[in-house]
Amino acid sequence: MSDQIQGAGRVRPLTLREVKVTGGLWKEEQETVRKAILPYQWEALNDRVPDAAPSYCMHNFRAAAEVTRRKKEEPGYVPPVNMDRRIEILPEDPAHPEEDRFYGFVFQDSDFAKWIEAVGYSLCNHPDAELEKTADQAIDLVCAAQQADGYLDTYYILNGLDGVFRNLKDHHELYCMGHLIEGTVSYFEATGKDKLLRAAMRYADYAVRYFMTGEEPHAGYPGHEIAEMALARLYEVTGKREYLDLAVHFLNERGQEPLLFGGKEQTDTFNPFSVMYYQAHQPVREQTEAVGHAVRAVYLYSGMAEAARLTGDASLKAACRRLWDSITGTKLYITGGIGGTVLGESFSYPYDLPADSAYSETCAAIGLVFFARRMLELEPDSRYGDVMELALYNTVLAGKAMDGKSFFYVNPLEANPKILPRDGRLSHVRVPRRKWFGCACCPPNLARLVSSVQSYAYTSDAQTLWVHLYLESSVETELAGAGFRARVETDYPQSGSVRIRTDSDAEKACLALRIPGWSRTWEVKIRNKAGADIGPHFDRKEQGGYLYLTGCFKDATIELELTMTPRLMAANNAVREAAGKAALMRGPVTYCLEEADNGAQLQLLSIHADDLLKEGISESRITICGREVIALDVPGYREASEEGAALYRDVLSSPPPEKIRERLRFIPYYLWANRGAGEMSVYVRCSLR
Ligand code: FUB
Ligand code: ZN
Repeated sequence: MSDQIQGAGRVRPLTLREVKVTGGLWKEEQETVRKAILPYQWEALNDRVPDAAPSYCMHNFRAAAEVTRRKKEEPGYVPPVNMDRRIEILPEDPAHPEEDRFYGFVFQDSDFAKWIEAVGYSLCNHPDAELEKTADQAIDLVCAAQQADGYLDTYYILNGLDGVFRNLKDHHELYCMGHLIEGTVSYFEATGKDKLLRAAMRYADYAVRYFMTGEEPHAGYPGHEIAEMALARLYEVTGKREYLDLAVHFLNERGQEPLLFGGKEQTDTFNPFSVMYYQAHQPVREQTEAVGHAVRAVYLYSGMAEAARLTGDASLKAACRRLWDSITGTKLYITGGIGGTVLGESFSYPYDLPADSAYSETCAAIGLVFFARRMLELEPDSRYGDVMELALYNTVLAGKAMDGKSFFYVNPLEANPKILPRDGRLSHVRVPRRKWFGCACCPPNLARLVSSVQSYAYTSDAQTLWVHLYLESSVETELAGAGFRARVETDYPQSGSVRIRTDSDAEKACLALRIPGWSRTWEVKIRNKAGADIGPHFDRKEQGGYLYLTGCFKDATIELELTMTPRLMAANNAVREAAGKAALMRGPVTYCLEEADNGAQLQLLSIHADDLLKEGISESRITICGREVIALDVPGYREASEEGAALYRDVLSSPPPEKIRERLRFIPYYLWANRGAGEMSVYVRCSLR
């Protein structure tokens, strides 16, 4: 394994200082995060949202800070110890939690960490003195809870430090530490304030001693991954090599004999909480199939990709590629969601992608975006960009209501809210979106991704700027030894027209444009200020799904035209749940039928591929909750309902139910359940060609 640290020529994402989102869908989404989600989440973390599940997150920090203060100031003070080591603890009277006790899930601290991370990004996008003041006060409280030795997790500060790092499998301390690191780096990069960063470093130093450099290092690695990628990030910000070493150490330890999280079990017997749930069944470099808890998995793979990039470890990179192929080849929903089963919130076996009982957790799609971006840093290949975009425009965006005040945790591809309360098998599916969750991992995760989305849109090395996502944005960076500025103007994904106005004094730089796999045809023109075609002055090369344009970008305009022709998509016929069905997509956007447009009983609707070929798919601009989007209308059929008739019918000797022609309307999946809670289906019965 090479131990070399890669130098300045490495591919890196552009920072939020280098790219601003200037308009369009993502500007609206970032404004929703800034104006609605962040203040709302702050109220939620402080248990002030009426009728929402309480969080107790800031309560726990307050209680822990008080314990820490008394330990410092009152010699002989022994904190009260609640030996209750359940995963979730709730107060007897939810409105009046006892002041010195921990409540909520063991990983409740991570809700603050994700919130502060999103706050950092948001402040970078849009300075806000009031928000920064609130954040600084929260940081004071969090830092006040830190122990003299650097340990910082309220669960054990309040429940007995003898338990620290003893239950790595379930108790999420390293998960909370990872999130804390991510949050502190974001806040530091936005504000230059390092109080929280220093606290996170002291905590990470504690972990380095505990697991690696102390007199008797302890065996172990995170039960819920994320520390791996967070420590790598901390290394990049601080230059302290031991953080990367700890990340790599965790990766190297995982899945080694003797297995820390239990014995090996037969892999052909499904046990959702087996060692596979934790991706600890094999050394990570030997893993070939994406298994277990989906969020854990993609966080692990992101950490592996990050470490592979930073250390040049080829076997780690090869494992990342295999795991990527496993997900995208057999375990990815057409909505960019992952995690086919509620059992263990996990990946199911290949091609098991049920629609109504899908888990497809919002966090898992977010983690897939993390993984994709890290793969792009390892090797620019548009397949990663395609999946990143699919997850972003569909499951990630579906995770929140348009007003930013309610959220999906689970993202099914089919739902009937009327029957949900009667179907215990679907008790994980909640429609409409919920105001908050006792386990509120998804909403703040969504906020941190949306508010930093531009750092997923661009990567660069010394010579090349890759454009992975087309967002209305402005870029100011260094390329080929000179300043490079670009303004991207587009209403993508409404249309596939993208205009990039560039300016740079470099004689020769390279701009690499992702050509999405879904675009049937595309065209690129390059013009100078006067509008003349200067394309011939550029060197053009297509590689890995990118168009590389090399030349002088002084006052140039690149016009990219991607065809957005709607596509009727069928799943591989190994996907049992989608057999005989099809879904509509346009660009990166997956569509769905909703009751609001098509009436109830969506299972009675069908289409015929030949009709679509003959009559076409029409596009109309409609507005849903203030957002103008393109609806797709297609010729279809409605079968008469057979309710009340015999349960079974002899097909060969009885007429089929009457079918009437009806136009069916599809809307972007991410907007479903914003107009009341009705039926929804991504797939529709389809006679294929
Ligand atoms: O365990 C922490 C988070 O809570 C996971 O990432 C989510 O899947 C949810 O279980
Ligand atoms: Zn989640």
